[in-house]
Amino acid sequence: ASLNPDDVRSQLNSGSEKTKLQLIQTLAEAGEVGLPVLMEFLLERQSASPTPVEGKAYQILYSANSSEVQDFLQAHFPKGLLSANPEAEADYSQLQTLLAQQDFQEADKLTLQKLCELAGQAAVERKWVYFSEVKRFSTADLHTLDLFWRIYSEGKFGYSVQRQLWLGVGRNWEKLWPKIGWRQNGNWTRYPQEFTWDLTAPVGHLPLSNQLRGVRLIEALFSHPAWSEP
Ligand code: UYC
Repeated sequence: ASLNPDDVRSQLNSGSEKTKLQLIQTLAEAGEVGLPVLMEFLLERQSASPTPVEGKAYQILYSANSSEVQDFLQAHFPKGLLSANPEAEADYSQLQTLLAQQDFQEADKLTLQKLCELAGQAAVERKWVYFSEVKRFSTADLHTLDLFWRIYSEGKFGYSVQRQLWLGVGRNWEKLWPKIGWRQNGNWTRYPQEFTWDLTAPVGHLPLSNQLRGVRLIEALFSHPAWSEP
């Protein structure tokens, strides 16, 4: 793989999403020399809606041990790469920080907490959401949660990703669980230690929905009108 800056620039502008993600990974592995290319790339894309390619570039810069890079991020992306939908009720800034750090385990916990906040005070106190509360969730909040997860996971994680897989298996839960790594060899994957908290996980692995009380909550999430709205 060539790291000729002109080649890299042209591939970052014309390649498929997969090619771009691989190239960003190569730049990450190149260390210091890759950082200016990533900064330039993010600046050029600043006005367009971010994709997982920009998400990955942002994550690499976010974790770079360089004051120049940190100053750059502070100057151009003081609130992170993504903006929440302005109509969203909950605050997603901490979620964005955790996802930018690829701390998927803490991000997953916070996501469940956000669902409780959206469901109301009773859910916050009980620490879980009752399925009938899902209809109160706004499309703006679900879209924001889903966007944040997708953009910071190379497009692998998020409710809309899980929902597509569920539709793909004819809404059959027993077929979905092994596909997303929630059941293995006929056993439930144990929380938290048996789940995979990084991008080696299967597509749709995160965020988690506890099945202890049955499928009605996840079914309500997947049936929310948000997923058929733009
Ligand atoms: N857990 O097994 N889970 C918990 C999952 C089940 C159980 C939390 C996911 C099966 C208990 C999360 C799977 C089961 C607790 C998840 C899974 C079970 C708990 C923390 C694969 C036993 C302690 C947030 C489907 C056979 C809490 C929360 C309690 C917690 C996620 C047991 C995110 C995806 C059927 C005993 N599990 N969960 O919801 O409520 O508490 O007692 O799904």
